[in-house]
Amino acid sequence: MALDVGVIGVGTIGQEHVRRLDGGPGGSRVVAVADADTERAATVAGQLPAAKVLPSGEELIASDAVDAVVVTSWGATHEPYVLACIAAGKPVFCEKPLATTQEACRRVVEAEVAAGRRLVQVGFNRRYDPAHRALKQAVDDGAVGAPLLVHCAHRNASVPPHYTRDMSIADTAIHEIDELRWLLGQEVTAVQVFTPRRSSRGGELQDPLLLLLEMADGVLVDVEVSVNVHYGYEIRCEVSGETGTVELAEPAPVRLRREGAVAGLVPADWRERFALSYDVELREWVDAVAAGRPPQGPSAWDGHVAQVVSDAALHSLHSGGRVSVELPEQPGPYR
Ligand code: ISE
Repeated sequence: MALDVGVIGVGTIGQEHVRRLDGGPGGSRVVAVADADTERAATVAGQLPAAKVLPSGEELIASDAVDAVVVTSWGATHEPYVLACIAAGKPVFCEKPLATTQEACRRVVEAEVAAGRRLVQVGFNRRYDPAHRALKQAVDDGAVGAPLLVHCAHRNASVPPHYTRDMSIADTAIHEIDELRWLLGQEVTAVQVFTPRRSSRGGELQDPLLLLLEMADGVLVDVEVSVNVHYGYEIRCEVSGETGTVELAEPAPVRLRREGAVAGLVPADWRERFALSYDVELREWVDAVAAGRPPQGPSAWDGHVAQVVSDAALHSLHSGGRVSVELPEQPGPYR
């Protein structure tokens, strides 16, 4: 069955998703777009065979032409749009973060529980990356024995001028926060953020940051967040276990040897590094929703927990020290 999708917010990530959803292999098409920048909405819709521009996200959600909604607008607008989708009984794929405060995430969880069925999926795309899936498979298969330590690095070539110190956690490290819960099957119990010597390439920005996460079973995780490395986009993760180590391999498809040196291409940005993950993520979402099944990907609860951990990390960044993570009880439908 075809799925008619409406997309709210058609900036960079919105356009990436539109490209995959319109005429995608799962039989989806984009029938409506809305964006605070109406000119941008018109440009995007003009490139699609069946899309109309609607004046607001609310009207898009209410439109009978729209079966399911993708929310890729600015983070602070996610909560009202996702709540409106739940009220309208429409499946919604919301980019991370689910909402910008844990209270807002909680309201989304409560609305979904009250609706009595899963309608929300959150865009934690790493769970769909083939390399991350292979890493999880190795850990789950016991290839390195019990995990003891995990070392991660999240490096961006550069960030836009509006990027702030808090975004290093709430917008960037939030990917590792979700990834580690998923990879290790454990919750984060405490977090501490360290501020090393500042890179001169980041201007006034506190860059890099180092996060130390404590998992419920005692595994310790360090995460480097560096957002001005200039050489490209790099995601690293190594699990050190009782009997061995397993790590993400280099994403470069070839390795070049010449003039006494070995080289492999580093992806330029997240679009290049995670292209396959977005393909799989949206394909699986469309397949489930078009068949009338609940989405199987990261849930509103996952979005909520990631936000609680992110808030604890922000607290550590602002006030220093180790901050315990207190999670509310997980509602039955998400267990
Ligand atoms: C961006 O929003 C992402 O999701 C990227 O994966 C991340 O690397 C980047 O730092 C964020 O700003």
